[in-house]
Amino acid sequence: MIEQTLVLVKPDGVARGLVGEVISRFENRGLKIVALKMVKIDTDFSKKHYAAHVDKDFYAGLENFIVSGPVIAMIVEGVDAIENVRKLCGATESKSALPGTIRGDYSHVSYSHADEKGMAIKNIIHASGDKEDAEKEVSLWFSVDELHGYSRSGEEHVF
Ligand code: IDP
Ligand code: MG
Repeated sequence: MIEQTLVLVKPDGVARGLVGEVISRFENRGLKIVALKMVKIDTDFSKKHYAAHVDKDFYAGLENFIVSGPVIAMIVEGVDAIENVRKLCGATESKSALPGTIRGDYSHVSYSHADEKGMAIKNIIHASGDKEDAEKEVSLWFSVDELHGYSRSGEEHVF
Protein backbone atom coordinates (compact mmCIF):
# COMPACT_ATOMS: atom_id res chain seq x y z
CA MET A 1 0.00 0.00 0.00
CA ILE A 2 1.35 3.46 -0.93
CA GLU A 3 1.77 5.52 2.25
CA GLN A 4 3.15 8.92 3.22
CA THR A 5 5.16 9.42 6.42
CA LEU A 6 6.71 12.43 8.17
CA VAL A 7 10.49 12.50 8.55
CA LEU A 8 12.50 15.12 10.43
CA VAL A 9 16.25 15.51 10.39
CA LYS A 10 16.52 16.72 13.98
CA PRO A 11 18.74 19.66 15.08
CA ASP A 12 21.73 17.37 15.73
CA GLY A 13 21.52 15.91 12.22
CA VAL A 14 21.30 19.36 10.63
CA ALA A 15 24.16 20.75 12.77
CA ARG A 16 26.33 17.71 11.95
CA GLY A 17 25.79 18.09 8.19
CA LEU A 18 23.94 14.78 7.83
CA VAL A 19 20.95 16.07 5.84
CA GLY A 20 22.24 14.84 2.47
CA GLU A 21 23.24 11.48 3.91
CA VAL A 22 19.78 10.94 5.41
CA ILE A 23 17.91 11.98 2.27
CA SER A 24 20.15 9.74 0.13
CA ARG A 25 19.18 6.69 2.14
CA PHE A 26 15.50 7.22 1.35
CA GLU A 27 16.16 8.07 -2.30
CA ASN A 28 18.45 5.07 -2.73
CA ARG A 29 15.76 2.79 -1.34
CA GLY A 30 13.41 4.07 -4.07
CA LEU A 31 11.24 6.10 -1.68
CA LYS A 32 10.03 9.46 -2.98
CA ILE A 33 10.39 12.87 -1.27
CA VAL A 34 7.06 14.64 -1.95
CA ALA A 35 7.55 17.67 0.35
CA LEU A 36 10.58 19.25 2.06
CA LYS A 37 11.44 22.38 4.08
CA MET A 38 13.69 23.77 6.87
CA VAL A 39 11.83 24.93 10.00
CA LYS A 40 12.78 26.13 13.49
CA ILE A 41 9.87 25.14 15.73
CA ASP A 42 8.85 26.71 19.05
CA THR A 43 7.81 25.04 22.32
CA ASP A 44 4.07 25.22 21.48
CA PHE A 45 4.65 23.36 18.24
CA SER A 46 6.86 20.82 20.02
CA LYS A 47 3.98 20.07 22.41
CA LYS A 48 1.71 19.39 19.41
CA HIS A 49 4.24 17.22 17.60
CA TYR A 50 5.21 15.29 20.74
CA ALA A 51 1.70 15.36 22.32
CA ALA A 52 2.05 11.69 23.31
CA HIS A 53 5.22 12.46 25.30
CA VAL A 54 4.47 15.77 27.09
CA ASP A 55 3.83 14.08 30.44
CA LYS A 56 6.90 11.86 30.33
CA ASP A 57 10.08 12.39 32.36
CA PHE A 58 12.21 12.88 29.25
CA TYR A 59 9.89 15.50 27.69
CA ALA A 60 11.73 18.59 29.04
CA GLY A 61 14.99 17.41 27.53
CA LEU A 62 13.25 16.43 24.31
CA GLU A 63 11.63 19.85 23.96
CA ASN A 64 14.93 21.66 24.64
CA PHE A 65 16.53 19.53 21.97
CA ILE A 66 13.90 19.82 19.23
CA VAL A 67 13.64 23.64 19.50
CA SER A 68 17.44 24.12 19.74
CA GLY A 69 17.97 24.61 16.01
CA PRO A 70 16.36 24.18 12.62
CA VAL A 71 15.10 20.81 11.44
CA ILE A 72 14.55 19.51 7.93
CA ALA A 73 10.96 18.30 7.58
CA MET A 74 9.95 16.07 4.71
CA ILE A 75 7.20 13.76 3.59
CA VAL A 76 8.41 10.46 2.23
CA GLU A 77 6.14 8.35 0.04
CA GLY A 78 6.32 4.72 -1.01
CA VAL A 79 5.01 1.20 -0.52
CA ASP A 80 4.52 0.67 3.23
CA ALA A 81 6.57 3.86 3.67
CA ILE A 82 5.89 4.12 7.42
CA GLU A 83 7.43 0.75 8.26
CA ASN A 84 10.14 1.01 5.60
CA VAL A 85 11.31 4.41 6.89
CA ARG A 86 11.28 3.32 10.55
CA LYS A 87 13.46 0.37 9.59
CA LEU A 88 16.00 2.65 7.91
CA CYS A 89 16.05 4.84 11.05
CA GLY A 90 16.80 2.02 13.50
CA ALA A 91 15.93 1.74 17.19
CA THR A 92 15.09 4.84 19.26
CA GLU A 93 17.98 4.22 21.66
CA SER A 94 21.11 4.92 19.63
CA LYS A 95 23.08 2.34 21.62
CA SER A 96 20.63 -0.37 20.53
CA ALA A 97 20.31 0.78 16.91
CA LEU A 98 21.92 -1.69 14.53
CA PRO A 99 24.82 -0.67 12.28
CA GLY A 100 23.45 -0.06 8.79
CA THR A 101 20.59 2.03 10.14
CA ILE A 102 20.80 5.84 10.24
CA ARG A 103 20.80 5.94 14.05
CA GLY A 104 23.13 2.94 14.28
CA ASP A 105 25.65 4.44 11.87
CA TYR A 106 25.73 8.00 13.25
CA SER A 107 24.93 7.86 16.97
CA HIS A 108 25.63 5.60 19.95
CA VAL A 109 24.31 7.10 23.23
CA SER A 110 22.28 5.01 25.74
CA TYR A 111 19.02 5.87 27.51
CA SER A 112 20.83 5.79 30.85
CA HIS A 113 23.47 8.30 29.73
CA ALA A 114 20.86 10.68 28.24
CA ASP A 115 18.64 10.39 31.33
CA GLU A 116 21.55 11.00 33.68
CA LYS A 117 22.33 14.20 31.75
CA GLY A 118 18.64 15.22 31.55
CA MET A 119 18.97 15.22 27.76
CA ALA A 120 16.98 13.66 24.96
CA ILE A 121 18.76 10.96 23.01
CA LYS A 122 20.15 12.87 20.05
CA ASN A 123 19.32 10.26 17.43
CA ILE A 124 19.37 12.38 14.25
CA ILE A 125 15.97 11.55 12.89
CA HIS A 126 12.26 11.40 13.60
CA ALA A 127 9.85 9.26 11.62
CA SER A 128 6.14 8.71 12.20
CA GLY A 129 5.49 5.58 14.28
CA ASP A 130 2.29 4.28 12.71
CA LYS A 131 -0.48 5.14 10.27
CA GLU A 132 -2.46 7.26 12.73
CA ASP A 133 0.62 9.29 13.73
CA ALA A 134 1.70 9.67 10.10
CA GLU A 135 -1.64 11.19 9.10
CA LYS A 136 -1.61 13.59 12.07
CA GLU A 137 2.05 14.59 11.60
CA VAL A 138 1.84 15.10 7.82
CA SER A 139 -1.05 17.55 8.27
CA LEU A 140 0.58 19.23 11.31
CA TRP A 141 3.80 19.98 9.43
CA PHE A 142 2.60 20.59 5.86
CA SER A 143 -0.29 22.25 4.06
CA VAL A 144 -1.76 20.45 1.05
CA ASP A 145 -0.18 22.92 -1.42
CA GLU A 146 3.31 22.03 -0.13
CA LEU A 147 3.01 18.44 -1.38
CA HIS A 148 4.11 17.62 -4.91
CA GLY A 149 3.24 14.69 -7.14
CA TYR A 150 5.80 13.81 -9.82
CA SER A 151 7.37 10.80 -11.53
CA ARG A 152 10.82 9.62 -10.56
CA SER A 153 12.98 8.13 -13.28
CA GLY A 154 13.32 4.42 -12.71
CA GLU A 155 9.97 4.35 -10.95
CA GLU A 156 8.90 1.45 -13.19
CA HIS A 157 11.30 -0.71 -11.15
CA VAL A 158 9.78 0.36 -7.84
CA PHE A 159 5.99 0.47 -8.17
P1 IDP B 1 10.99 7.50 18.20
O1 IDP B 1 11.63 8.83 17.86
O2 IDP B 1 11.87 6.35 17.82
O3 IDP B 1 9.58 7.37 17.67
P2 IDP B 1 9.81 8.01 20.83
O4 IDP B 1 9.60 6.98 21.89
O5 IDP B 1 8.60 8.51 20.09
O6 IDP B 1 10.90 7.42 19.81
O7 IDP B 1 10.56 9.23 21.52
C1 IDP B 1 10.73 10.46 20.85
C2 IDP B 1 12.15 10.93 21.05
O8 IDP B 1 12.38 11.24 22.43
C3 IDP B 1 13.23 9.91 20.72
O9 IDP B 1 13.56 9.86 19.34
C4 IDP B 1 14.40 10.41 21.55
O10 IDP B 1 15.05 11.53 20.94
C5 IDP B 1 13.69 10.89 22.81
N1 IDP B 1 13.57 9.86 23.86
C6 IDP B 1 12.68 8.83 23.91
N2 IDP B 1 12.81 8.12 25.05
C7 IDP B 1 13.81 8.70 25.74
C8 IDP B 1 14.42 8.42 27.03
O11 IDP B 1 14.05 7.47 27.74
N3 IDP B 1 15.45 9.24 27.40
C9 IDP B 1 15.86 10.28 26.64
N4 IDP B 1 15.31 10.59 25.44
C10 IDP B 1 14.30 9.81 25.00
MG1 MG C 1 7.77 8.27 18.22
